[in-house]
Amino acid sequence: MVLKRAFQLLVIATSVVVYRSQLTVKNSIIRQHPFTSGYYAEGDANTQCQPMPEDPQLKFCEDLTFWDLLDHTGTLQERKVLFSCDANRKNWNTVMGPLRDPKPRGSLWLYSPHETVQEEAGSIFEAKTPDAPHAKPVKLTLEGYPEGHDFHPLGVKVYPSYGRNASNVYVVNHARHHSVIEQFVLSPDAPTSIRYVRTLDSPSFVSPNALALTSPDSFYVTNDHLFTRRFSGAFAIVETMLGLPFSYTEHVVLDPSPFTTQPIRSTEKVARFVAFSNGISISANGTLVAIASTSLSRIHFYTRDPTTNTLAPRTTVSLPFLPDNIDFDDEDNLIVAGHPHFPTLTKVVIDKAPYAPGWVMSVTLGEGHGRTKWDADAPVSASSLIPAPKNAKLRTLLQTDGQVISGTTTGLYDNHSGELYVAGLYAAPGVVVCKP
Ligand SMILES: *[C@@H]1O[C@H](CO)[C@@H](O)[C@H](O)[C@H]1NC(C)=O
Ligand SMILES: *[C@@H]1O[C@H](CO)[C@@H](O)[C@H](O)[C@H]1NC(C)=O
Ligand SMILES: CC(=O)N[C@H]1CO[C@H](CO)[C@@H](O)[C@@H]1O
Repeated sequence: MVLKRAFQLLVIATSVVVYRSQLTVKNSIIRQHPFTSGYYAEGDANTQCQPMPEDPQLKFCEDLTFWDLLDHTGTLQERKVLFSCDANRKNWNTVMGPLRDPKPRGSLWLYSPHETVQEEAGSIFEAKTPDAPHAKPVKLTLEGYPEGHDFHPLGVKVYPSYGRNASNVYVVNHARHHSVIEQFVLSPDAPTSIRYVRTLDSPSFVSPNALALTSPDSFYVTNDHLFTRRFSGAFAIVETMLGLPFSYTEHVVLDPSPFTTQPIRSTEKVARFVAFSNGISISANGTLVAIASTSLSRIHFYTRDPTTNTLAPRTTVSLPFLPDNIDFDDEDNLIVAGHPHFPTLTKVVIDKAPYAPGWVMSVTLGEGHGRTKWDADAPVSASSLIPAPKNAKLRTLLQTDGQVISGTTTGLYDNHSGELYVAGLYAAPGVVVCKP
């Protein structure tokens, strides 16, 4: 009896997974949607979305994160943006391939569009556009980084600075032999270089992808696959295509002392059985965590216990594309960037297509859309591709055939300035900023 019941449950669960993945296959693998060159929810994508200045290194960016400079009471003084880019991505990509040349290093960039600078005449100058002298992204020098150590940054997160103290920075590094997490320190008073602290390595970092910090010395890290491309390309592809729920997220606690020989105090699996765990984010007050399941086109939401860092499944929201990185804004809207046509993205890697389409949406948990028209303004409305979610509202923020930005991986929304930053995996320059 128990066995029969278990078997029935297994059949139902499998059918749900197969049904979901069929929707994914239809929306993100087979169909090519009639995207326009660019749609921006707050205006005109062609004039209001500006690429960063041209630079041979500032391309093929994967992750973006805010670096908040707060005062002693925790009030925001300035918000900077950190980018992870890898101009060599077409020769070294452990998630999608190829694995050709790991030598040329990727880069980290710091962008300070709202920095106030005391000019000589005494006036305070706020840099407003990417062309303004103080608002060019600065390529951070890797200070003290070991000679001969590869650097292929993917997920990056930085702890806020309080009263201008230094911030810990963690960067997933897809190095030659296996992936590790690099720890750095970034100081508001010397923001042109980032000081290497140590390399974090663990047998459980099978395929680390994205990070979310829970303190200056602890974080969640998603592992996108159980079977990596390094281990077996075929296994990795089967795991992805069938949407097999093998990937997991861990909570990692460090020993704060940089002199210890055992930097990792503990690692604990907190979310298992997710298909292709990719982006991860923690809401402003720390009680909600979202994890993107790329191969099944959905976001899993969890209730987080801030004292233990355990995650309890809460709800799931489906999307019309393959979600990549995700970030909660200050108002708990989850900004999701992703890939609406995966085959085009793989063609871009081998220079068989000039650009790949991109889509950035916001997901707000709560009441669904009911019978009302939803996401009606986007050229390709989410409502034409998926059923209306019952537990969330979805809204397209940016949609492009790839001409505004190619292969969108991350969207960051600054609730204070209204700016939307978007990174493109195969875009040059690798970041655009859209302003209302
Ligand atoms: C900076 O200050 C905050 C708040 O007091 C603290 O949590 C953090 O550990 C400090 N950062 C460093 C790198 O010491
Ligand atoms: C955290 O924020 C959510 C709204 O996003 C709210 O429902 C919840 O009560 C808040 N929790 C705490 C502990 O402040
Ligand atoms: C503080 C702030 O600017 N809040 C705004 C954040 O964005 C939402 C819309 O996305 C506004 O409703 C808030 O006023």
